[in-house]
Amino acid sequence: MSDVTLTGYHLSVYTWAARMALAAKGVRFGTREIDPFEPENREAMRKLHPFGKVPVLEHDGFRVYETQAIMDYVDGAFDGPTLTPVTPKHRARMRQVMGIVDSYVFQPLVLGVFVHRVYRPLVGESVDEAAIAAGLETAGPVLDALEEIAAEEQTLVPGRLCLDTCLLWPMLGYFRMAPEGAEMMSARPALAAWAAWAERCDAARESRPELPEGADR
Ligand SMILES: N[C@@H](CCC(=O)N[C@@H](CS)C(=O)NCC(=O)O)C(=O)O
Repeated sequence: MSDVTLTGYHLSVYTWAARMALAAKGVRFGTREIDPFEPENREAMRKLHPFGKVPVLEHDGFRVYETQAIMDYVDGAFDGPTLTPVTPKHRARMRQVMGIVDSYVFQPLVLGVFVHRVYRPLVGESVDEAAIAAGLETAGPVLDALEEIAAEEQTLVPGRLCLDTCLLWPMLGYFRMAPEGAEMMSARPALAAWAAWAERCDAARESRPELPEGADR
């Protein structure tokens, strides 16, 4: 039996990011599915994570939360291809991308645009057009920043899998399911080339969640 357990929610982008890093390293792991948004799960979640979020990784009695920390641990603790660049410039750009993801991508592009334009209609829930509009307005400058980084070719380079791709792809993969998101990403060629590769890489395909029926992917 695996001594690595990932507690998460299959549709969560952060859980997908952790799964993608585990897949990239070839780590066999068990999963414990929990929906952190369900009020009845709150108490159980807080026993594992003081802020009640997913994912949480456990390995040999060591528990770690916060996805960037989980990814660092996975990359360092297990054999397999290294996902952390060696050169200072590449490593700095990778960390820059991961900071951008946490600070500027998750809220507007995932919780704003994806959730309201793609997910909530699929499950028959109400849509907040204002949240979509606000997310799209914020998305432009965020994608411009990522395009500049991809065009520089230190990181987000097709064919070179690092931790930043594991964190960013799940979020931009979801964002791109919104028609407006797809259009905005295709207008940024370096980012679009990275996304076309990221989507097809083994780690992304192995870790990809099953969305409710009808999702256009
Ligand atoms: N900073 C956390 C963010 C994790 C996060 O926001 N996870 C979401 C799911 S994608 C969650 O658990 N949300 C539950 C909630 O906000 O109540 C990390 O990097 O792991």
